[in-house]
Amino acid sequence: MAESGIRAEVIPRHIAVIMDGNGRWAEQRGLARTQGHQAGVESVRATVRAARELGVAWLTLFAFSSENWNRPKAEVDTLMQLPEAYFETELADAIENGVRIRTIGRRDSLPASVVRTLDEAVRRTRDNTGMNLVFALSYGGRGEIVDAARRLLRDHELGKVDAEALDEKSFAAYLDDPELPDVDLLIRTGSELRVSNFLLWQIAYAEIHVTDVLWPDFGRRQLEDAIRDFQSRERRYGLTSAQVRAGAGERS
Ligand code: V0D
Repeated sequence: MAESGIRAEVIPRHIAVIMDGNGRWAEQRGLARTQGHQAGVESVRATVRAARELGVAWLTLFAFSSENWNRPKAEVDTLMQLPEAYFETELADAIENGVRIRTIGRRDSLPASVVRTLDEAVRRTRDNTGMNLVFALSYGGRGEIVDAARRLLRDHELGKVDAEALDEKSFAAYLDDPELPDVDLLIRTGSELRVSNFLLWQIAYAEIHVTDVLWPDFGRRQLEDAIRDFQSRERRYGLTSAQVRAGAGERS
């Protein structure tokens, strides 16, 4: 096997991906945009498999943003068929390989058929202890923080929380998935240098890797490139380089 140059000891624990460029990929080939989305599902399969085999603990994929509801209705309708198409083959694979499926985003705005598909996948994989695979659907980072604030206010009215005791850790427990760890590596395909309202809270210290590769052309090789790029970075969490070299910030 070819040498990958990846150091197994420092695989990012949480990788999040903005899967952009499906429409452009299709247009370059004279295809309909929806054919780009369908090709994108193949890249999801390849990337999930590669991440699992590399030992990534959490993989979060931005499948549908809260802003994507403004796309043409025909495109939205096609997109909403993709979760079911994906699970026709991949649910059995997830069960077999210990993958735990989770979702974040405004479930109440999704078609009932999509919610049923998601619920079944989440339920049938909930006891799995391998990679956590998170689909962000009808998701926006600001919306998630507002929803968290709403849940917090409800608990406050019930006398369950004290304003003075609130801190970052206790606030994070109100986010869509309280177990979702901070993102180590944020990957964006399709060249744009934007965060686009993806995981805002969780990307506070993320390393960002933007590639010109369009999502339907992304797979194991490109994931390995992104991880190699991540492994070349010095992560400082607000400290100086000298402090990092002196070992400040090490978990005691
Ligand atoms: C289109 C590129 C997998 C991004 C990938 C509903 C845009 C292909 C899923 C999926 C989409 C979602 C939930 C789930 C299992 C699979 C998906 C959408 C779009 C939007 F539980 N790919 N995918 N969902 N695309």
